[in-house]
Amino acid sequence: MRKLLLTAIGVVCMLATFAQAGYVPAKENLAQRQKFQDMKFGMFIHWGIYSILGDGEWVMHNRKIPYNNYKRLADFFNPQEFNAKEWVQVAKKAGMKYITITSRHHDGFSMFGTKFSKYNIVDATPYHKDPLMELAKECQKEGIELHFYYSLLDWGRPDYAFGSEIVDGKPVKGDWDSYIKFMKDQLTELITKYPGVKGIWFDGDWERRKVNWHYDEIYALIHKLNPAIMIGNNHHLAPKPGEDFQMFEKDLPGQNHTGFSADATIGNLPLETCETINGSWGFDIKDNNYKTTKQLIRYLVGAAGRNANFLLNIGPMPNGKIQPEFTDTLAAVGRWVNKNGESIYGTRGTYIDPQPWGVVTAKGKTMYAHVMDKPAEAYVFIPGVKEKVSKVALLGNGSSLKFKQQQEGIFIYTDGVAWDDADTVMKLTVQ
Ligand code: FHN
Repeated sequence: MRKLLLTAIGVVCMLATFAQAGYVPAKENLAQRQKFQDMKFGMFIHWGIYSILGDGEWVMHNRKIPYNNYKRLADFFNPQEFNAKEWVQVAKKAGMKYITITSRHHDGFSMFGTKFSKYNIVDATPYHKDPLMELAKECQKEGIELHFYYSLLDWGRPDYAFGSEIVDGKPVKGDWDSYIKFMKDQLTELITKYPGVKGIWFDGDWERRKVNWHYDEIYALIHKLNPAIMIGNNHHLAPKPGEDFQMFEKDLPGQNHTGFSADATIGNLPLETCETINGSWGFDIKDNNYKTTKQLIRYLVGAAGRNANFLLNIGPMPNGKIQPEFTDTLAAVGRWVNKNGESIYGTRGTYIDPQPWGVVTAKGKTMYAHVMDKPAEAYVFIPGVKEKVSKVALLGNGSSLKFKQQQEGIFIYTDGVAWDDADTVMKLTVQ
């Protein structure tokens, strides 16, 4: 009996690990991966009927609101102030190149018009419009890429049977086949109806480690519908076959401040790290824990130096507006990115490991030393630079810096450097 049970568990684990076994990314997908890595900076948006309560996207679960009571929020969700143009402009002004928005979060409410559940923004709210369609069209018009967050976890659907025991890869009280079919149907809508979608961001796997998520079928379906689509899954583990990028939550790759990333072995896919602009994903009316412009610039730079994109989250208000505390900071980040963008966009961060003073990004024959912590010595030392450097200059004002290159690396002298409080960028040109 025990042997049988172990075999059954083994099969489920294998199914989960193999995901889309034998997956070979199409050339469109490989091109998309390059583009994704070039974009570097994206806007994450958590927005749903939970925003009404101003207590984050976990409010139903945290406050133990019964599902049928929570569902009433849909009756009041009427974001008359939502304006896709404004949102896209906020992202653009911040220097962001893509947007990843929650199409359906753990509460199970679909923020898009779907045929497969009445519990959606078009059918169940007085708004009766599809903001994700408006956003998709606006993004396409403005050259901003669109990705959809999609929750695997669902707190309300009976077929998901939240809280049920898992036996043989399925919840005992649910209808797992029906739930998997539902997800496939919705994903098909998201990919085929909305113009320009280039990514699917899964979340919630961690809630059911032992279930068979049918990633083999789901990933294959997505890639069949559009081979260029980048699949990422926030399972906090090493990437599985069929995934096209790997994400980290509230940690730069290689860090584990949150506890989420303990098992997140870094694979060889494009990387992305997400973080909140204050302390919350969904709108939280009490949260004044705003990160400063300097902190966010350093997050972006730290991510780029570790070869990762930065996906910075905002939780818009229930009326559809983005609060001014966010737009102000994003605009300030944008001013810095505008001046220093060449050291971020299109670069890769694998050339030199992070240093005590900061990180290095590189593009073609140019390297950028991002000095975030002023060294105690009167120089910045970059180890392991083998290529012959012909010039070092401050990116900010173009003034040349003295340097000495020897076998073990390069010393850049900092006399007279006009330090930037967030990040002083030194541009190294290789002969
Ligand atoms: O539970 C979610 C949370 O609400 C939020 O969506 C974040 C974003 O990375 N992901 C989950 C926690 O891992």
